[in-house]
Amino acid sequence: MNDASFLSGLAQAVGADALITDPARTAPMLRDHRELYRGHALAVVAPPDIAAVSRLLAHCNQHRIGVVPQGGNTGYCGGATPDASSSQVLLSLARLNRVRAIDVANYTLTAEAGCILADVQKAAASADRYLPLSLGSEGSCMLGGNLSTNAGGLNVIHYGMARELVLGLEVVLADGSVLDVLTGLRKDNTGYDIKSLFLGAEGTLGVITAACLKLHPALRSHATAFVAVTGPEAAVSMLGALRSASGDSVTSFELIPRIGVDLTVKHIPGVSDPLSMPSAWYVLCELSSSRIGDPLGEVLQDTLESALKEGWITDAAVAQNERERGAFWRLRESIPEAQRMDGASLKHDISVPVSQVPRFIEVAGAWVAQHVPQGVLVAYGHLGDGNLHFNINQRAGTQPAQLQAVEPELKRAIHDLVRDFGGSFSAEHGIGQLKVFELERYANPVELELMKRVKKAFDPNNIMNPGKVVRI
Ligand code: FAD
Ligand code: 2HG
Ligand code: ZN
Repeated sequence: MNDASFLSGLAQAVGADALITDPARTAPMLRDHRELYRGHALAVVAPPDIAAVSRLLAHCNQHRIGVVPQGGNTGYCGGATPDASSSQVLLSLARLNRVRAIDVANYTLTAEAGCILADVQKAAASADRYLPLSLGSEGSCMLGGNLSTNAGGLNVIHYGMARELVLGLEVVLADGSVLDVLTGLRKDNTGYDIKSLFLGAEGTLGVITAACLKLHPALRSHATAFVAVTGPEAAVSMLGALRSASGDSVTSFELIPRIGVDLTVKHIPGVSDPLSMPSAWYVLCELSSSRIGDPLGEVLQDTLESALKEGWITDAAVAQNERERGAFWRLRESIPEAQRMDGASLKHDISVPVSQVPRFIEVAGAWVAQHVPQGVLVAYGHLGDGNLHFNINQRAGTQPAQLQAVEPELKRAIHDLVRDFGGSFSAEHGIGQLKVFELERYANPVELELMKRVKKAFDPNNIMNPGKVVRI
C-alpha cells in the first residue's frame, strides 16, 4: 500500500476533519518542548473520540505504521516527537478533553486523556475535592501525558507519583481493541494489575484515553516558608524534624540553590528575593491540611525556631497570605524557564535516597567544578523525594557549543555516580528517546528483558511509539 491509499484509509477511519495539515499547527507538534528533537510525520491526527482512536490504531497496525501519542507536548525526553522518517503518525489526544464524572462520595474523578491538568484540578476543586498532582507545566500538560510519564512534581512527598492517583484506566491497544478497566475501586485483587503497566510506559504499550483518579479532601490550611538553610545536610535534618512535628503534613519540600534565586530574579518579571541576606541554599517547604484552622503555622514556626538553634537555618520568610505564598511558588516553578532564558543547559533528572542527597551534591558538584569550567551547577528540586534536577548551565561568556561538547562525558560521570549511590538516572521525566541508551546501560538486565517481552506481548508489530523507552 502506498502513502496515498494509507492516508485515504486513515481519513476514513478518523474523519477527514481529524487530519491536521496546516504547517503552522503541525510545526510546534513536531518538535519537543526543549527543542532537542525535530520530527517529520506521515500524518498528524486529532481524533474526536475513542472509537476514532480505535479505528486509527487498527488501521496503523494493519499497515505496520508507527503511532506517536501526544498530549501537551511538555515532556522532557522527546517521547512525543516522531522520528525524521516521515513514516509515523502523530496522534494528538487534545480533543478527548471531557471530565466525564465526579463521584464525590467515592472521592474519584473520571476524565479523558486530553484534559489539561489544571482543568482537572479545577474540576476536582469545584466538587470540594483535591487532585494533588501539580507541576510547573500544569497549564499545558495533559492527563494522558501525565499518566504515561508517571509524572512527579511538587507534592509527591505526601501523595506519591501520578501512578498512585490512578484507580482505573481506559486504553486503546495497538490492534485497536479497547481495554476498559475504568473502575473507581480501591480494592480489586483480581489477578495481574495490567493497567499499571501503561503508567510510565510513555505510549509504547497503548494509548490511554481516560482515567479514574483518586481525589483527596480539599485543603483548607497551609503554612509555607522560604528558608535559608546552612546546606543540603541541614535541609535533610529539617525535613525529618518537620515531618515528625507536623504529623506528617509536609506536602512539599523543595531545595533551591542561590543561583535559582539569581536566575529567576534576573529573568522572570515580578520575582524578588524573599530574604534580605543571600544564602548558598534554600528550602521552600509547605505544610497542608484539610482542617480549617489547623495550627500548621505554629508547628512550622516552632520547627523553624528549633532549626535556628540547631544551626540548620539562618533565616526564614513565612508566607503571611496567599499572595506571598504564590510569590514563593512562582520563584520555584520559574527556575526551568529562567534557566532556559539564561542559555544552554544540560539536565540530569536524578534520584538517590533522601539521606544521600547531601553527599551526592558534594561529590557530583566537585566533579562538575573540576571538569566543567564552562558550566555552572544549578542543582534544585524535590528534596523530599530525593529527586534533584542536577542541571548545568552555560557560564556567562561561553558559547552553547562549549557546554554541549562536554555532554557525553558529563552525563556518564553523573549517571555512573547516581548508580554508585543506588539511585535512578530518570526520577520523574521518563526515558522517551533521550535516555534509551541510558536504560540499556543501567537497567537490571533481567528487568530490561522483561520490559522487552511485555512490549512484544502488547505490541507485536512494534507500532506503538517505536524506538522510545525500549528497543525491540
Ligand atoms: P507529552 O509531552 O505530550 O507526552 C509525554 C509522553 O507520553 C510521550 O512519550 C507521549 O508519547 C506519551 N503520551 C502522551 N499522551 C499519551 C496518551 N494519552 N497515551 C499514551 N501515551 C501518551 N515533569 C514531572 O514529572 N515533574 C515536574 O515537576 C515537571 N515540571 C515541569 C515543568 C515545566 C515548566 C515543564 C515544561 C515540564 C515539566 N515536567 C515535569 C515534564 C512534563 O510536563 C511531564 O512529563 C508531563 O507529565 C508531560 O505531559 P504532556 O501531556 O505534555 O505529555
Ligand atoms: C521541575 O521540577 C521540573 O521544575 C523541571 O521537573 C526540571 O527543568 C528541569 O530540569
Ligand atoms: Zn521536577
